Amino acid sequence: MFNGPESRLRKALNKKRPAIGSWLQASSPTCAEILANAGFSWLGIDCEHTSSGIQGVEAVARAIYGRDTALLVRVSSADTLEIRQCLDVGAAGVIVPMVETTAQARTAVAAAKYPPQGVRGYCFGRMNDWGSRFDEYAASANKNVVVIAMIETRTGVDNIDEILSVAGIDGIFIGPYDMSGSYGVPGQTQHPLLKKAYQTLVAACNRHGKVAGQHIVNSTPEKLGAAVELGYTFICLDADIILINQAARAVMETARKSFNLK
Ligand code: 3PY
Ligand code: MG
Repeated sequence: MFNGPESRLRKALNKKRPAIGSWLQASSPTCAEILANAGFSWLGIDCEHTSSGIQGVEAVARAIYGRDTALLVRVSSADTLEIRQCLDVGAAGVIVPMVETTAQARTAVAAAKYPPQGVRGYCFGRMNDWGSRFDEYAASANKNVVVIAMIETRTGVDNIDEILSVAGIDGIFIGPYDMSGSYGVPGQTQHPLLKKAYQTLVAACNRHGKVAGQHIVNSTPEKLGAAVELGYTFICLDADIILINQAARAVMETARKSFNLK
């Protein structure tokens, strides 16, 4: 594979145009392929809360290759080696959880960018077609690789201007559930305290010319409309497991009604 050309996602992020993605919790190349075929511009595989690991990332990257669906990895933390390995096996970028300080944001960007901007190590890997397009990839990676900081704590909200000032951070993605825990209202993702925090974050993104992202779980046209209205452009709709769960329950509901089953 070759991760060289500017992706739909990169163009959308640069122009602050909507970038619609979904989330991969199942670590399934098949599910990822189906979602890529549906036309999402990005898919985020979760390595923070699942057992996916680097081999899972590589398998999914292979499955969706060639469709202009960028694979982003939610890494487990701003870990230099993990970020490097994800990019080398074919991820187009990373979503870094729990970013609260400029130091964490700088570490994440440095891990994702080649010198002099960062400390990413060079190698022959999937991302440069096993070395056959080394020069081409090396010349374009720093401007194409995506780094999104997840803001999911009160400290992250308090430090948002400093975090967004870090060059190489493309934008933020809100973690509403961790945020609710951090504000002392676990699970209440629409609590007034959180709504105020979300507004603070979106306003900061606008000031800094960076994108604001949100995960719309159990998406509806109303929820999507509200997100657009509030200024989010990096939007994650549902997840592989949610879509399968909903579809499976819906067909079983129909079958129960059709056959008068309990
Ligand atoms: C959170 O809500 O904390 C998340 O990380 C969502 O992905
Ligand atoms: Mg979280």
